Amino acid sequence: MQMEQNNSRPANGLISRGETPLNLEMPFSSLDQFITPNEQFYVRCHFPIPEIDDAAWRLKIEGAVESPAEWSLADLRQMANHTIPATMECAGNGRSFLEPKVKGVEWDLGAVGNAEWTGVWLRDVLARAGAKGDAIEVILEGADKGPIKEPPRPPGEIRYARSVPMAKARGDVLLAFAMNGEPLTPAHGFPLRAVVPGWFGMASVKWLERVIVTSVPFNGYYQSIDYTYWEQRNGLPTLVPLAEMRVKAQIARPHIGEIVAADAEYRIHGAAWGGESDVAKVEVSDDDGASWHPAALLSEPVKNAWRFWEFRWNTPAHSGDYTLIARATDSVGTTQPARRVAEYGSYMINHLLPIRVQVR
Ligand SMILES: Nc1nc2c(c(=O)[nH]1)N[C@H]1C(S)=C(S)[C@@H](COP(=O)(O)O)O[C@H]1N2
Ligand SMILES: [Mo]
Repeated sequence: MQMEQNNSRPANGLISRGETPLNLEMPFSSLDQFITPNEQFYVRCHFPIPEIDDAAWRLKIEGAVESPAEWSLADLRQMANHTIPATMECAGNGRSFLEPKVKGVEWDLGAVGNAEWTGVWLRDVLARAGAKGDAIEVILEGADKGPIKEPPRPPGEIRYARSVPMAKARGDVLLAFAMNGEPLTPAHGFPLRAVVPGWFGMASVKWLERVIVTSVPFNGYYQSIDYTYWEQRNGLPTLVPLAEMRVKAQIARPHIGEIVAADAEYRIHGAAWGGESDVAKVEVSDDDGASWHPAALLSEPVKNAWRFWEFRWNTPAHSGDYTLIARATDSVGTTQPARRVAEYGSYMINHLLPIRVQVR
């Protein structure tokens, strides 16, 4: 496993996982604020960051709508604005824990963050354009583009695009121009991005330029080849696009390899989140999962946002290596799987992750 300390760090304290496309992760051990500051929020890009002239930029809506339309940033700012919290986790977060190794960015625990997003409801934009009755999905397309390197791949260049089903599009999907009260930065999708609360990050399309309402299922590259997993349906493995985040608790401190004083009290702490359901319970084990102890959930639950938790650990009197694990359960009773689910491929890494520490 890669250790945080071994990677180069840009000035803002993020860990670099690649320059073009830009991929940056937060050192999760530094977690201490419910709202992740913008300069500490992870960055995940598939293509170079597009340069966008915000004066010329327009959001276009087309497809199965009564009246195709386009709006400038100023037009969107003048519509009813809303601010919502949402925790966003990359579907590949925690990939460095997978054995054997799989393809993809080697994220440790920090491809996750929690921000307050301000913008307009997608449903308000859909209502203005008049989505037709047979519409089933809404495709969100970004301005970023490039070729796909490995087969199976579409020819030429493609733009980053994902779809959401009509029910979600008419629900809580926000088209955001601000993050924690500041205009979006280029890396986070300036001038406008989607925020799909409770879903893995890949759904929250950045540099949004085109909204396409469709009456047939969308099978674009990032909807059908990438960002999918095998779900057992009717006894058959069926390829399904990734959507909702899976319930998960992560330990911020101690970090892997941390030296912890013997026979003392140590505050184990971290965050837990659960897709569209609230986190109901977090437990901690200090014996590699043999026994579990309840952690304290901190503050009040906030819809679609992570929940901080802590556990006051009376560390063992004997020096040695110990394996800590955190385990979350959501309000509908779903608990993290004990072991890796093979059907998830290189995504949805929410099985129990061991944090090995040294007690001295
Ligand atoms: N247009 C576009 N949108 C995108 C992506 C992208 O590469 N292009 N990456 C997606 C993925 S995989 C994630 S996890 C989130 C990351 O958002 P962030 O960089 O603001 O953290 O953006 C999503 N939206
Ligand atoms: Mo992602």
